[in-house]
Amino acid sequence: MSQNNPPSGPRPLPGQESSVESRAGLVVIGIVVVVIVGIAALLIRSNAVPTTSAPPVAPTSVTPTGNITEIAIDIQGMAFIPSQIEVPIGDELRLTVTNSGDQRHDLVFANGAELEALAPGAVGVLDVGVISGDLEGWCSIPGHRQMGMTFTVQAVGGDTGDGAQAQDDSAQTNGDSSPGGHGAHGSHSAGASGSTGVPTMNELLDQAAQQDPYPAELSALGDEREHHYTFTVTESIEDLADGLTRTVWTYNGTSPGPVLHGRVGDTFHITLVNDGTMGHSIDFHAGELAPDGPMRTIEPGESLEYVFTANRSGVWMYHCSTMPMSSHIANGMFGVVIIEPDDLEPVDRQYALVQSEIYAGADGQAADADKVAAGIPDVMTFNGRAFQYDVHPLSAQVGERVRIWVLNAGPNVSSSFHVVGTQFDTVWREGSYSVWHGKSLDGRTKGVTGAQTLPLQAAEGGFVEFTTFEPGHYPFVNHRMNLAEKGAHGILKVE
Ligand SMILES: [Cu+2]
Repeated sequence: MSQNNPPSGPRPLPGQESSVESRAGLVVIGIVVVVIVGIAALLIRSNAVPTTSAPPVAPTSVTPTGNITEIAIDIQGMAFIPSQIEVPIGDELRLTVTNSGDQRHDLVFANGAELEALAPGAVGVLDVGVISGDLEGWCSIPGHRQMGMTFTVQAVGGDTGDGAQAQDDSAQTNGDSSPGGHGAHGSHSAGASGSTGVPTMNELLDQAAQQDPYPAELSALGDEREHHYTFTVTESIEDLADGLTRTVWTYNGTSPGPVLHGRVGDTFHITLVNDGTMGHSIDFHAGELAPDGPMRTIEPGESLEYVFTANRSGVWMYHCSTMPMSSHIANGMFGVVIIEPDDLEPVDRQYALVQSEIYAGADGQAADADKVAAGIPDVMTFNGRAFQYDVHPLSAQVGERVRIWVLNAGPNVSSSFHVVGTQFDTVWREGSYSVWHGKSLDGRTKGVTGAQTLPLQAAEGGFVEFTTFEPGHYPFVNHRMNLAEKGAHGILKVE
C-alpha cells in the first residue's frame, strides 16, 4: 500500500536511537544553560532583566527597592499553580518554575521576560525584572494560553502616589485572553501583511496550481496483513498563499499524514518519532486500546511503538491527541485508516479525501488558537490544501463506477459531501449502508432511490459510489456552501 502514500512517505530511520539520545542531551544542556545564564545575569545586577531574551524594563515611575522577591510556582496540566501572585512594587521578581505536567511549557511575560520551554519534570529560573505594575504572563506554545495557561503578577504596596499601573500596554490588550474571551484575537492575530491574513479564493487557487496535489487515488488492497510504518512528527513552514505562510505540524511531512489501508484483522505497527519542538502523540480510532500507553504524549527526541489490530471495518481517523487537541489537529496532525468492509465489491476507480480546516494565524505562525476555539475556519481543504483538485482534477471515464472514501477530520465543522451532476446509488457511513445499488435499506422504501450527500460530523467517515453518464467537469464539494467556497471543493473530470 505504497501507491497512495505521500511522496515523503514512511521510511526506516537508521540511527534513530542515537539521534534521540543526542537530542535528549541537548535538552538537558539547554536547561542547564538557561539556569546558569539566569543566575549569572542576576549576579551582575544590571538593570536589565537577566534573561537571554528580555528587553530592559523601564519602570519610569517606580524606584527599585533593591529587594528580590523569590517565588516558586508549579505547572500542573494546563495551569500555572498558583496562577496569580503578589509582589511589592519596585522589587525584582525571580520565579522558580517546576514543570510537573506531562508536556513541555514555557512562560513569557508582557514585558518581554521569557523562560524557555521546560520539559516535563524540568525546573527553570526566570528573573522577570523590577515589578512596576501588574504584569501578565502566559505559556506561548500554541493553544496553551487559550487552555488557561495564564499567570498574573499583581503589584502591591509601595509608596508611589499614583499606585500600580499596568506594566505594559500589551498586558491590557491581552487581558481578555482567558478561555472564552470574546473577540480576543481581534487585536493581535492579523497577518504580517497587515491584512486579516486570510487568503482569497483566487489566491488559494494560485497557490494550489504551484504545488503537486496530494495523491487522492486509492489503489486496490495488496496481500499484506501486517503493516509497518514509521511516523515522524515535524514542524515546518508551508505557503498558504502567495506572501502568506503558516506553520504546519505533520506526520511524515504531509497533512494529511499517510493513508493506511487494510482489511479487518490486519495489524498495524507504528513507530511514532517526535522530531518537533513540543510534545506530540497519536490516537488511531481504528484500534481498540487503553489510551494510557500508546496515546501518551512524547517529548521531542522520544519515540514510541503503537500496535493495533483493526477489528472492524471503517473510515477511521487518526490524530495527535496532545492538548489542546483542536490546535494539534488544526495544525495538520491527522489522517485516515481505511479498513474495507469484508467482500467489498471492486469498482473502476477509488479516491480518498480527508476534509480539514485551517485557522490562519499570523504569517509564519501556527493556527490562531482563538479562531480554532471559536470554530469558524478561514480555509477548508480536501487532503490538506484548498481547491487543489480544481487545478489538478481527479479523473474518470464515462460509465465507470467510482467510489470516493471521505473522512471529515475536522477538528470542528461538519461536512455534507456531494458530487454535482451525480446521484449516489450507494452510500456507506459509519458502519452501515443507507442505499445500496439504488435500493433503500430501510425495509420500506420501494423502487429505485439514491442519495445526494454523505453527511459527516467531525471524525466521521464513509464512502459513496456513483456512475457518470457523459463527459464533463463534476465538482465535488462540501455542500455547506460557505465551506465549499473556502476551499472544500474540487473537480472530477470525466472523459
Ligand atoms: Cu501534536
